[in-house]
Amino acid sequence: MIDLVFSQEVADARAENKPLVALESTIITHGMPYPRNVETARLVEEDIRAGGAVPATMAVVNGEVRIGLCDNELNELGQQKDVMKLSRADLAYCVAAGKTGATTVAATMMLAELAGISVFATGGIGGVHRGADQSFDISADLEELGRTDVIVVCAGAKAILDLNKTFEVLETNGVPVISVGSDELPAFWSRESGLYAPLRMDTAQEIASHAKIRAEMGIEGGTLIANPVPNSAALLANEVDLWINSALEKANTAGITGKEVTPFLLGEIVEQSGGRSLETNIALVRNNARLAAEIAVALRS
Ligand code: PSU
Ligand code: MN
Repeated sequence: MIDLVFSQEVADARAENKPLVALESTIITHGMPYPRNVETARLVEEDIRAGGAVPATMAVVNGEVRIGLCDNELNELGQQKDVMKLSRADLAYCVAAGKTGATTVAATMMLAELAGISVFATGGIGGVHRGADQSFDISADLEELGRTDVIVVCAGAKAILDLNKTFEVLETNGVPVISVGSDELPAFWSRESGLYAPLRMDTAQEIASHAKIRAEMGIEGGTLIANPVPNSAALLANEVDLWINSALEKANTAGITGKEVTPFLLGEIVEQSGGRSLETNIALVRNNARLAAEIAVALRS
């Protein structure tokens, strides 16, 4: 098997059989500007520790598969240029070439499964892009959720996407999509999407017992937990839509395609919102980290 390099904290947690929560690194390298990205990565790790679990931020560093990064490494990764954005298609390439790459939701799920970590907190998953009927741009996150056994806690799919189509694909892939404390699916920066949640649960305990029953039934694949951004940080969908539309127009004019689309749109929206979308993004990731820690703890009882 490939060598996994554990941080000291994660190695200790494994030895003591403590609950672990996986974290992605693309949000650090491609999702937020420095230095807020590194600050956020630290806060999110703290939130998980405060919840009684141990954070494991995933990345590939000079070809090494890293399960957990120490503070220095987080700080370095957050400032490094030319970091690859890794998904299922290029995870092994990055290792083979000895390069450095940040893991998206898809690649983080893969590494979490390899490391035996069953809960993962992120901001928002990738999905079916608007105009996908022309571009065929559908995130590999959706396929991964269909096949890899990890509970992914997010604040919904990013509203830059075609949310309807995104949730249709998840249903096709057999992914349980569970809204937390709401009958509506959240839409990342805002609590409302206009879409009914396929499933609803209100506590970490319920989510943990659902996971146990799935395991007992031999059902494989991921589970998506859609945790609405806290009210205090939520933006109104109408307002966000204005920024999204103008970001999409700009991306079109600039001919942005492929892996660059999501980082470009997120960056544009931060600018257009005068930084408000970034504050919301930080608040929702932290909120997801807290819930993920609770689920990881609940899975032990
Ligand atoms: N959540 C955030 N910010 C991000 C992402 C998620 O709050 O930048 C990243 C995740 O790594 C996700 C990726 O997997 O965006 C989706 O990229 P794409 O649409 O290219 O598949
Ligand atoms: Mn894409």
